[in-house]
Amino acid sequence: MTAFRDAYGVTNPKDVQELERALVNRLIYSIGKDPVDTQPRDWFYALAHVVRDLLTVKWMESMRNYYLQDAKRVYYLSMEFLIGRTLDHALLNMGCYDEFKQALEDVGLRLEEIAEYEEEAALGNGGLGRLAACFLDSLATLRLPGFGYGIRYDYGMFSQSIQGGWQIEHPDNWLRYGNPWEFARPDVLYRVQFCGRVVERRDGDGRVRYDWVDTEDVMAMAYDIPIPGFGDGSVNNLRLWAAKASRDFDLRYFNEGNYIKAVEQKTQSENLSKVLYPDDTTQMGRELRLRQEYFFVRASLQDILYHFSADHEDFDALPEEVAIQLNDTHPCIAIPELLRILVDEHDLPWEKAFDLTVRTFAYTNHTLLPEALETWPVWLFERLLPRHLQIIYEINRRFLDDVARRLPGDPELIRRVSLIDEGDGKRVRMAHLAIVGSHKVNGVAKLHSELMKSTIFRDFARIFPDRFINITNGITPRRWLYQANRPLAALITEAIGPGWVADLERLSELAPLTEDGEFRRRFRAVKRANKERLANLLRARLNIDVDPDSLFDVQIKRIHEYKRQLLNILQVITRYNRLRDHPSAPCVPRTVILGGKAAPGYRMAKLIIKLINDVAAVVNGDPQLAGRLKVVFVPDYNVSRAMELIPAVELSEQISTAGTEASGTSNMKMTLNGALTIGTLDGANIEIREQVGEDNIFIFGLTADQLDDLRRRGYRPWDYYHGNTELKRALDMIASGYFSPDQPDRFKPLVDSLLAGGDRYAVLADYAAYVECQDAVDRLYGDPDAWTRKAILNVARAGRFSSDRSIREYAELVWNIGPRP
Ligand code: 26V
Repeated sequence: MTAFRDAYGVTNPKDVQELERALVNRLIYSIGKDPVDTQPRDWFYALAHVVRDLLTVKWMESMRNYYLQDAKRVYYLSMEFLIGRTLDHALLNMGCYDEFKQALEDVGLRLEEIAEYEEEAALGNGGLGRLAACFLDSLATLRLPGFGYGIRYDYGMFSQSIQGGWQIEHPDNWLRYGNPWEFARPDVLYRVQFCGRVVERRDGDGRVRYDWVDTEDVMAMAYDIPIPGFGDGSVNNLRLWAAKASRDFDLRYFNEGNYIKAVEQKTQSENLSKVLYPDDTTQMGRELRLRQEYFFVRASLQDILYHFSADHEDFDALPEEVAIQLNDTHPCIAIPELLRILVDEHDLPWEKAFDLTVRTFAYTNHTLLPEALETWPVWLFERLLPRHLQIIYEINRRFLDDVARRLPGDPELIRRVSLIDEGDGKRVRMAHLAIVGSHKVNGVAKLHSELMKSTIFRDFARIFPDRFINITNGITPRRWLYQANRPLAALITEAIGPGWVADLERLSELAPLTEDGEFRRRFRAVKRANKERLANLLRARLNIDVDPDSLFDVQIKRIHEYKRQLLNILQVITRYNRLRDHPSAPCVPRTVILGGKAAPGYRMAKLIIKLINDVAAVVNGDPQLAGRLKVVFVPDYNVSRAMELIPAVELSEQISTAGTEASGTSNMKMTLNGALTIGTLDGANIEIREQVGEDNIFIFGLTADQLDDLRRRGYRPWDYYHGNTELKRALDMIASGYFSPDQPDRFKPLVDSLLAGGDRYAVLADYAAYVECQDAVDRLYGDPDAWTRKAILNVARAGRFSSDRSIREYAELVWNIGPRP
């Protein structure tokens, strides 16, 4: 290996001169540019290639080690990996950021500027996809043999611009200049079948066999992306599949002499991996989406079994050698697919195949919202995956027989737990399939896991009591503190040493420093500098002036009614009214920042964005307020935006209706960066309160249980409207066109949803408590020292929310793998 390295490239990433030489070499030989005539983007690509070279060497070492150790492997199957940019992350994880910075400076370049040329890998919608990316970082850091499998979308999450206050979507052509991190593997190519029909026949021994024939085939081609762990961690692999037309398919039309038709068919099959579905809340039931799911599952399973079979004669050891984690139901066709492979292709008896399957798979649920639970029409399944439908029916038949035997005399129960929803056009319930086909099912925060068992999966929790567990989500401290907030990271390292980066519980050593006046001062100075930096960015990009001395109050996440950005805006309007009613009363200046994308077809969410922008225009344009209140909508919220915003946050808005946000992860990111949370008892907020202590968090509103009661008794939003003059005034202003004089009824659908529409997310029920809680926030902010003590304690007690902890729990409770020397 050393000889190879010597001959080829960088031997010592700490040697700045060597890095410089490598950079120029890469610029010439990999990018094909003359150093005297280069654009900054060329330098980015040259730089990325040097970094990739270094990663590649470590990556091969890691892969070889896993192979030699013959360790059990875990495969993380996910439709989404929301990675963001890689350059800084890789440099920091490899510990050579400063050296590269210097090497660039020596050739007259600034790393910060060059890094801006990297496109984001935005292959995810939000929380679920970002969680997958954090998990990959932790798996590599913990040196666990964990491999991601997903789809290489040509177009990731759309980019958002705001025009006239409305969201406009733009295609995310992230591969335009090429992805410098990936290795194309044209030789790793698998066939994926669709449609066709199932033929029943008897084999030589008289047994019934099923052949899936006359299929339409697409090829899946692998692309590998190295995932660098921190420090002496591994470099793991993320394998993404791209659709390629199969040759056979082309030939059929070529032979008929229909050249154009052949090429048309080719583009059609390659459309499969064209675009990420940008809707994470409503199940749209689109055929292409189901095709995407099977496509990447089929390719991944072939790949996994190819590797397994290299040193196994049969499948008996599969669950001891392989664990497959299903990131939500999206990849759960893997369950009937593995059964099909074992039974149809390898002739295993059903019982044995099913036992191996269940012991191999585990399923993570990420939402309780009924509209986000995947179901597919049986007719669609029958057309696209006829054999899989048969297998699902067989799983169902045996499962329901078993339930009827164990819990007899309850036909309603059978109807409820069936994998097939018989009402309203037959549909396959993917979550039921995932539960029946897995040995573990986990929720992503304590409350969520409890609600899972007591609501949507209640019957299953009775049938499989040992199957249901909780593993609370986490975030990688490498990206979300060490990289995103360099000043705070440096302060922490100075105080307690560098160990916290790979062992986040060590942050607890900061707790005593709350009593150290000098430390508090420096902590405050860091936050203040981060706020100034953000203020500068906002001025440069959006031409908005915000006061870095004001309280930075931030809600950043997908726009959804359940996350209640509307509640935030109602409170802002009330604040505006108070400031205008009492212009000389003392007040705490606030900058309220919101950001997030709405699903392109989600009318209400798009209207919420427009309302935020219309309110911002009125508030920011009002000279009477003298800058004491500002509202900013940050366009195109994504991983990079998050990394700019989060270090500057002082107040983290986590205000979803109790029982609706499965976990939330931005809540953890802001806590880790020294923000105080204002939030409901929902998702991981509950555990954040447990950790930081109730004196160090602002909790308000109804609990999930209280809401349940209220709804049972009959929730009447009108009563809250009539019972609270400030609330009524804010709603009346929205309804009467105060913020939309050019179209007074613009926001009628929003107001209607809260009043006539029944207020599904109990915005009005929590309004008064929220406003009161915000008053308490203001009071505390008036005492900077008291605020800072609490902020430090939030950081000191955030250790539990490292994704390293989550991954250790998966390793122990679900995968049964451990790090090997
Ligand atoms: C659902 C669907 C439905 C069908 C169409 C495409 C699509 C794409 C994604 C999803 C996933 C929705 C679930 C989700 O993202 N849940 C979030 O997961 C986070 C990580 O566990 C968690 O922190 C958030 O609270 C939860 O909303």
